[in-house]
Amino acid sequence: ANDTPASRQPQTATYDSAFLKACRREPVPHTPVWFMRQAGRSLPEYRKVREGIPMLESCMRPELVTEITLQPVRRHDVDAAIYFSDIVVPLKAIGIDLDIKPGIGPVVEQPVRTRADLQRLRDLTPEDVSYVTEAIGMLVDELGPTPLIGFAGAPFTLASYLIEGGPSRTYENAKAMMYGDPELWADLLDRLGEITAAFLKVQIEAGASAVQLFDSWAGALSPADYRRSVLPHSAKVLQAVAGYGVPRIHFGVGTGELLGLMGEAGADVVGVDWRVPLDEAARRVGPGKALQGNLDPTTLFAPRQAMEAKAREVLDTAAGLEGHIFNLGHGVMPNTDADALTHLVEYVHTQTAR
Ligand code: 1CP
Repeated sequence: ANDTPASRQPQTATYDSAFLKACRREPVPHTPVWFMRQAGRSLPEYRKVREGIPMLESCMRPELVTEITLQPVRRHDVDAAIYFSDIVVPLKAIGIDLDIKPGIGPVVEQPVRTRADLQRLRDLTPEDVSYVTEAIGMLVDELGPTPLIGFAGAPFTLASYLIEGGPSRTYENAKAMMYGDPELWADLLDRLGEITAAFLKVQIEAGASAVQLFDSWAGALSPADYRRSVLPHSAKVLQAVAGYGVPRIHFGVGTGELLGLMGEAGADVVGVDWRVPLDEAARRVGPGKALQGNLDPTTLFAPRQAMEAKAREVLDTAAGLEGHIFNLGHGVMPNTDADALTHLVEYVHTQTAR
């Protein structure tokens, strides 16, 4: 294994990027910008190369992954690329029978509900995802000074898909297990945490400069439930990759009441959705962490001036922070006008040029 990843070495190409500087809370030439789901349906060039290729299959083709990952970097001049994949890819890679259905999302053929079902979650080895290593190798060469962000789903969010069998708004089956069989729940999240940590390690060792742990649906939990039943498992994942020295970003939606706990879980950067202003988020997260966020993704549908005013608000609430990475509060919505995204990057760069 390569124990000297790119981002840890001051002499390497990405080290002095605005994005990694902001993650390390160092002074930056401008506020760095990238967008969750920046690759995807908002780009005509994406729709073109994806034509006729199912989502999961496209995640397993290194050349296609490389092209799709680079598209938003070329078009928008964002400060970081995010590896094109999905949070369920490592589960597919260990043999879970699931698919990503257009217009729905991940659907699991046989939901995980019993102790016997745990047996289906075997260890993830680098060989299971050799296409990831291959694609990241190509991407790092192509990206040069632009950092590549790797990512994975956090144990709770992955568990929610496995237990529910697909997207859910209520998480009733997942919560039923969490309350009703805390031992099975803990064993399941432990297992998922090991798979997630292994998947992040593959990406870092292949050359990713940072990683983001997506606990997208953690906002469905009360602080007490999050602290008791979820935080320890996410903390273990973050700890497992701490030794590489690459920044670790921790993100969820609707997590206003959890921000302090998400900071406690140990990431270097906490992602914030649009519901909590960044200055207030900083108070909740506490010192020593950079923040990422948090423009409401729907503002991209508003006229330019209105969008700029909302972006300005985000920059103003972030003005006193040490370490701000501009992003949306959640992913780019599929019908977003690509030109609005390009314009937003340029706006943030010019407004914050130092
Ligand atoms: O380039 C990039 O920005 C990477 C793209 C990316 C990411 C970061 C995809 C591609 N998926 C993800 C992660 C992901 N997948 C998350 C965490 C991020 C978030 O909160 O948005 C989640 C929750 C998923 C699960 C998922 N996959 C959903 C959500 C379903 C639900 O519960 O509401 C959906 C719709 C997918 C499918 C998917 N993933 C990615 C794309 C481009 C698509 C659309 C499918 C397609 O194009 O055919």
